[in-house]
Amino acid sequence: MATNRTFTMLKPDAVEKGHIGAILEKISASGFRIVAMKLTQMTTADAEEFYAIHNERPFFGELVEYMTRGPIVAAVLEKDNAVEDFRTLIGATNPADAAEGTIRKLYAASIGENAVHGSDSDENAAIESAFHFAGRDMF
Ligand code: DAT
Ligand code: MG
Repeated sequence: MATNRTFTMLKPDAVEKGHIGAILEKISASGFRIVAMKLTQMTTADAEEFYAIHNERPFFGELVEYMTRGPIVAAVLEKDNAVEDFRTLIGATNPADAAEGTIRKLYAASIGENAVHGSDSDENAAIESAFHFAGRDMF
């Protein structure tokens, strides 16, 4: 995995509200190339593994419940400085703190249901991409 890639999920709330098209448009307009993409639904075991780093946090149960309640769009994105630039594009974890024009400011309901995921490091981008996609499904 090159370090100019990041991993994203459009989370169940964004999909439920019909925001897939608008969010993908914003991602493309911001210079990211889609390397891999699918509509999928995480199982409880998937979400517990994906978010294992948070398993001692008080919100962990709610997070797993939320992330498994419906389909998500999982995607791998490519751009120079992808991880950092995508975190800027999505905005702060809590949409109340997110900058104007960011995806979370525009589409997130709350800190718990915040519309979109973005990897926080090149290492995690590689791990998270491999969690959802085989190498032959990344272009
Ligand atoms: P981010 O998604 O911005 O990387 P994170 O890794 O700290 O944020 O947390 C992962 C997810 O867990 C986050 O997108 C939503 C949920 N979460 C984080 N902090 C929370 C809190 N205080 N209350 C409820 N859910 C929270
Ligand atoms: Mg995170």
